[in-house]
Amino acid sequence: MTVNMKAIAAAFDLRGNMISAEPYGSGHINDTYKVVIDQGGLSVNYILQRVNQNVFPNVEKLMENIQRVTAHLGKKIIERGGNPTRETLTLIPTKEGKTFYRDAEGGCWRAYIFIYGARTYDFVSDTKQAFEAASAFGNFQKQLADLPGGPVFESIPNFHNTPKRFENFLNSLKADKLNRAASAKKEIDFCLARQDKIGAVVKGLADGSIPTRVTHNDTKINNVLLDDTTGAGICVIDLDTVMPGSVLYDFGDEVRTTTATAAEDERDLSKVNFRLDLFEALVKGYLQATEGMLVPAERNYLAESGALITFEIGLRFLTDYLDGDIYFKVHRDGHNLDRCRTQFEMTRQMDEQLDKMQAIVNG
Ligand code: ADP
Ligand code: GN1
Ligand code: MG
Repeated sequence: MTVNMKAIAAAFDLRGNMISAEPYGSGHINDTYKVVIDQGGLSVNYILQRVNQNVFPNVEKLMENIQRVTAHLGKKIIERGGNPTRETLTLIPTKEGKTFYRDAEGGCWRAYIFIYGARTYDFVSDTKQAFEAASAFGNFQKQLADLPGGPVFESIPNFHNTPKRFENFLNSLKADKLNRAASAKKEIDFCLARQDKIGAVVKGLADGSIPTRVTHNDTKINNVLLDDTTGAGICVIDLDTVMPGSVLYDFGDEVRTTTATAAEDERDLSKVNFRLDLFEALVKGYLQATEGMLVPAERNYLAESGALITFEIGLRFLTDYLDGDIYFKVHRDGHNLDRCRTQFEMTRQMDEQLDKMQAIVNG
């Protein structure tokens, strides 16, 4: 389907004509475009994004969450003398003053100020980047502790309910709609052997021993912008999954994506390695940013949270492979299976290094 980006851009209060639009970033869910607008002779970038409504059916409530979160963060950034248009996302309203625009085909679009002089990385190469990313996500959680207006909307129920994800996997395996199970035997066996290791955080949230907080829930490394000049973690993006949850899933997802030496879809597993020095930097950045916030049950589980969520995401990739690639965007045959394999390789390596990881957390 070709998209009339000019018409979409014209729906927002962007004050100028569109010069160009191109797909942008490497997200698996939404369709993101960098759009260039002529403003008084100057070319100004914006981000336009079509929300994936299969994943987020209630766009109205989703956008309300994003507005609440960005307004709250913006206020705090101003109070500390920062730059709110660079340190949090800023929604640009439609010409009718709404947070999103519904196009003729029913597609829902939103616009953000483009954050210049910063970028995301699909994997990091040094400890400073790991420290900075962790510190940005830690800060993000801390700032949301006093979000006014009651609980945020749960945009995807049971998002990090690992046992439920396991049930979904078993159902997909049973159905094996496309006869793909035979090609993923090793990965399926890996899952089946792990069933009793996946319930701790969900159980802790249910019995109250692990606090329910406002969390990001998708803290992979390419959801934080690092400043091009200073390297500082300046802005947490991709706010669709801000929901009630556990900091452990956020920290775990940082471990999953920030300690790996290769991209999530690397085919050559010999390149996929867990780096303990990046983990150490991550722990430092995160604990410094969240000082005074974590309860012992949270702190004690930080090391294990990495393998928990790395397994969960691998399980989701495998489930989607079995289902016929209906959830995550894929760009080649077997893409979800390749992604699953890197995740399970990382899980295996984290299991091996758990004692060392725990020692780092213990300090
Ligand atoms: P998805 O949900 O599909 O992952 P994201 O919201 O993460 O989409 O956006 C995809 C990519 O676009 C990001 O990884 C980032 O590189 C870029 N991006 C998103 N928002 C901005 C912004 N406001 N300024 C600059 N780049 C952005
Ligand atoms: C998706 O939207 P994106 O690409 O940042 C997914 C995450 C997964 C991640 C795996 C809403 O994140 O849960 O961890 O892919 N987002 C959603 O890379 O399902
Ligand atoms: Mg993203």
